[in-house]
Amino acid sequence: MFEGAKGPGQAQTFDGSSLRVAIVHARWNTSLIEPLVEGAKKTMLAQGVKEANIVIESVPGSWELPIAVQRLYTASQIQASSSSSGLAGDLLGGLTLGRSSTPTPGGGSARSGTPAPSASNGAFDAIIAIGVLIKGETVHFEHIAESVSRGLMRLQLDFAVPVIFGLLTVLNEEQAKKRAGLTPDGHNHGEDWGNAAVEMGVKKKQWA
Ligand code: DLZ
Repeated sequence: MFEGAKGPGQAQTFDGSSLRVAIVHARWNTSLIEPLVEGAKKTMLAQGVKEANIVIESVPGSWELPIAVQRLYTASQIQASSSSSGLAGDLLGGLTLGRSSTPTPGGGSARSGTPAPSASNGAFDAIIAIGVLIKGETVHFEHIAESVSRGLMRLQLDFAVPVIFGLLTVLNEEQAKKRAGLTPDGHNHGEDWGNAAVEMGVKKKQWA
């Protein structure tokens, strides 16, 4: 039976146990962002990514996603090389990349402040950038969507690290709810982004 052309096809699983992944999310439209972040996290954990190796950071809005991806990835590279050379400490003013953060009920995310057990210090194997742009809410929707998309693609190619495109660009809030899995007929796209991060993180290592 034909089940529709949309979606990433047959589910595939990969061993994510050696991966280190960052999620960077906008706080704009927080009630939609939260389930997307949780969905991404859930599918990564299901494929063996250690919670301690999932770093979550937030930025005000989608516009800020590319710079956050750039800084986080660069910081993780510096941290990886400093830990292999025996240098200790945070290199980028308070950016404690070996620690995980948890989304707070009211929105955004808060650092746990506790060193995550068995967190690795390698550079990120994949970064998921999550934002929700609703056309009806911003007159510069197309401008932000286009610029952020181009910025994320550029970073992915320049850094040779998978940057998973978790930017929902929708016409209205109802469409966004559906894609965040908040309607009965909806599907949480964050789950697909988590799967994509694991697959691409594993393949990036294979293709190195
Ligand atoms: C300003 C703005 C507007 C109107 N709408 C959204 C939106 O729907 N989704 C989103 O992620 N961010 C929005 N922003 C905020 C911008 O992305 C950005 O954070 C601010 O313009 C500050 O640079």
